[in-house]
Amino acid sequence: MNDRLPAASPIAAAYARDGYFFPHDVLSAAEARAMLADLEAAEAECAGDRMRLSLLRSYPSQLLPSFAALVRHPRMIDAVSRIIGPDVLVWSSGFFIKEPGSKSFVSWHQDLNYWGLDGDDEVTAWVALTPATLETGCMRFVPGSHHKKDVPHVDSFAPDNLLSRGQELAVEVDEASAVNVLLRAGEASFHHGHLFHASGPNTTPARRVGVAIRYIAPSMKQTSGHKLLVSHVAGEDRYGHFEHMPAPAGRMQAADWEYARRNVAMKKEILYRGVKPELVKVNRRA
Ligand SMILES: O=C(O)CCC(=O)C(=O)O
Repeated sequence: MNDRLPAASPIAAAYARDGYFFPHDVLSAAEARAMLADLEAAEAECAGDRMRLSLLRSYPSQLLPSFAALVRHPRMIDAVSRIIGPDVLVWSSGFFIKEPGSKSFVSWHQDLNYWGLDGDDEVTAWVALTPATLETGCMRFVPGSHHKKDVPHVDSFAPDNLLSRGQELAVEVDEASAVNVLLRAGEASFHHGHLFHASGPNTTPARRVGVAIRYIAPSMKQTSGHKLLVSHVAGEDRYGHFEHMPAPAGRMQAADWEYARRNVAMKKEILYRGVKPELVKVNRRA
């Protein structure tokens, strides 16, 4: 936890104790619908171009002004600053999409395990663009599990697992104590990078769409020495451990595709270290 936090914040207190906080109101239902429509229009424009579709789903805040505004939304920055302090970078933002009736799931894992960052001044904000329910495959959190810090994982590369390596915790998870992260469209949850979490399949006829925004303090750095591309969204960066990308000047601009391409190439080196090339999939998440 950061020592420059506003005092007596209920968000910071719940987060320190449980490793998460939700629900946090960010968008109205109409705003969430408009963002989903913007994503779906962009997906339609990229249909047939697998690489662009993958980059769009991995870098919406660099390619779509509506998502650039979401990562900078005052209600997001207010909550995030209470957790990691006033200086904030976006390390990544990407969708977790479960198509209607899809078997896609996310195994029990911790986020920070494969990201190659040297600390834990990080928080994920997961914003629901459609309702997150047990039936659509909402996330599940094990309260307090972030206190265990780094726990070993094994890689399964299971085909329906949305994670990059199908990684899963190599220790027993007390699933009975897990809470369901139920969110209406427009609400966000916040979770710690060491929190045990997972999610099940989408058994409904509707899409489940959420965007996971990974916020970090600028003091963090990649242990590999890579200078990843980030968005600087609040306060100051007194460290220079990352290269800053300017906010997008328009929708899916050539320069922003290039930023996304450069960053994904570096991230693959980090996330897939030691993995055979045939196991590297384009559409997986960290
Ligand atoms: O969207 C999901 O189901 C899982 C998301 C997740 O694991 C994460 O944001 O860290």
